[in-house]
Amino acid sequence: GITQDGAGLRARALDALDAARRRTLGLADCVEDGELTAQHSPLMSPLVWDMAHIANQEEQWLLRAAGGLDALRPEIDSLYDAFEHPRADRPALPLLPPGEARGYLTQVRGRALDVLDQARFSGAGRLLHGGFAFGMIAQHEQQHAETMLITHQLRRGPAALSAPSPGPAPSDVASLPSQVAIPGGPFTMGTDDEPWALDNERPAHRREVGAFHLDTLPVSNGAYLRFVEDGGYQQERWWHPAGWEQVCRHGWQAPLFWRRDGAGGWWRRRFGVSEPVPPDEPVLHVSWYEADAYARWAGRRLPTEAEWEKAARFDPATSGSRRFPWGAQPPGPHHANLGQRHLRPAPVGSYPEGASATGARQLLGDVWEWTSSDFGPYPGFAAYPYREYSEVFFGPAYKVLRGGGFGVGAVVARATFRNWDHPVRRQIFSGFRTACSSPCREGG
Ligand code: AVJ
Ligand code: FE
Repeated sequence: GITQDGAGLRARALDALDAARRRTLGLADCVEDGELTAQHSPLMSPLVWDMAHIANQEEQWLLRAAGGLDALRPEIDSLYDAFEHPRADRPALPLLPPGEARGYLTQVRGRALDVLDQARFSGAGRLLHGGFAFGMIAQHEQQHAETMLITHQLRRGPAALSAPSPGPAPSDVASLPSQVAIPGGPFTMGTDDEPWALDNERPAHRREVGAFHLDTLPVSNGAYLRFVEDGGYQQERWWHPAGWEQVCRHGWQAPLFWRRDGAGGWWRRRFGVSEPVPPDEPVLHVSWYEADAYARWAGRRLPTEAEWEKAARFDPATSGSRRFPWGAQPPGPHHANLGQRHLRPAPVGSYPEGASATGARQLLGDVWEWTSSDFGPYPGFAAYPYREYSEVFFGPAYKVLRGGGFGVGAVVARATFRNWDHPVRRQIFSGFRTACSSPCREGG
C-alpha cells in the first residue's frame, strides 16, 4: 500500500537505491574508461559527468540536507551543477577521472546507507517524511541512468550492452479494439498521498476532461511507416510551422536512427547494432513535431496531459484515480517493460496484466509518450525541495511526456509522474499514441 511502516520504508528505499546503482555501474563498466570521458554527442554529457553528478546530488540531499553531515568535497559542487555548465562544455571541465568518480559514488553511498539506518520517517520534517529524500535520490539516479542509456544509443562503435529480447505480443492483439473510450467528467489528477511523488505531481486536484477516445496501443513502427511512405515528411500541411522548419533544415525523413537501404527496406541502429525496423514495436525516437504531424495525418491529435493521466488512472466503476493503470500494486515484470530489462520496447499489445481500467495497454514502460501539453504547474504547486527540479522549466518551451520508457526504473514509473523535453528532441526514448474527442470525426 501507499503507507508503510519504518522497516518497510527502509527496505523500499534500500531496494530503490540498489537498483539505481546497479544500472549506473552497469552502464559505466561495459565500456573502457576512455569512453567514459569521451564526448559521444554534444547533446549529452560524458558518462563520467553523470556518474559524479549522481554522487554529488546524493551527497547534497542525503548526506548534507537529510543527514546533517559536512560536505565531503565542496569544491566540486559547481562542476556538477547542471545549470552552470551546458552539456556540450562538460568534456572540457576538470572532471573527476573515472576511478575517482567511482570512488566518490561508493563513498557517498556508504554514508547515505548510514543515514538511512538512523533515519526516522515521520515527525522528522518533510524531507524524510515517508522516506521522500531517499525516493527522490533513487529517482534522480534512475533518470540519469536513462540519460546514460541515451548516450550509449548515440555512441558509435561496437555494441557494449546486452539484454534479452522481449517475447512476442499475446495472441489477442489482433482482436483488441483500436481505441478505448474514456467517459467525460471530472477526475483526480496529481497526488497528495504518493510518498515519493515529486513536486510537479502535486497537489491532487479535480480536473474536468471531456469524453475522448485514446489508442489502445502505442503507435507502432508499421503504422508510422505508412505516414513516412505516404510522403508525410514531404507535406507541409501535416506539420506545426516550427516542426516543418526542422524537417527542412535537418532533412528529417524518418525517426532518428532509421535509414533506408537500396531496396527500400528500413533499418535502424539500436545500441550499436543495425537491424530491420520491427513493424510491431512502438515507434521510438520521434520528436514532438513528428508525433504531432503523424496524428494530423491520421485525422487525430495527441492527447492532452490531463487526458493521458485520466486514461491511465480513472476507473469508471469507482470514479476514483488509481496509482498505476492496473491498480495499486507497484510495477512488476508482468506489468511493464522498465529498467532496461529489454534494450527495446516490447511489441505493441504486450503486458495485458498492465492494462488500464478501460483496456489501454503499455501506458507505463516501453516508450515515453508525448502529450500535446506544455509543462506547467498544477494549481497550488509549490517547488520542493529545489526550484531547479521543475519550476525553472515551466512554460511553452517544454512538452510533457508520460508513462516512462524501457530505460527508466520502476521507481519512476507511476501514473502521476511527469517528464518533459523540448519538442525537437528525438534522441530520447519517445513514442506516442493518438486521441480524438468523442464522438470522433476526421480532424481529431
Ligand atoms: C525530468 C528527465 C527532464 O534529465 O533533465 C535529472 C531529470 N533533473 N537531474 C532531466 C533530472 C535533474 C530531468 N528530466
Ligand atoms: Fe541531475
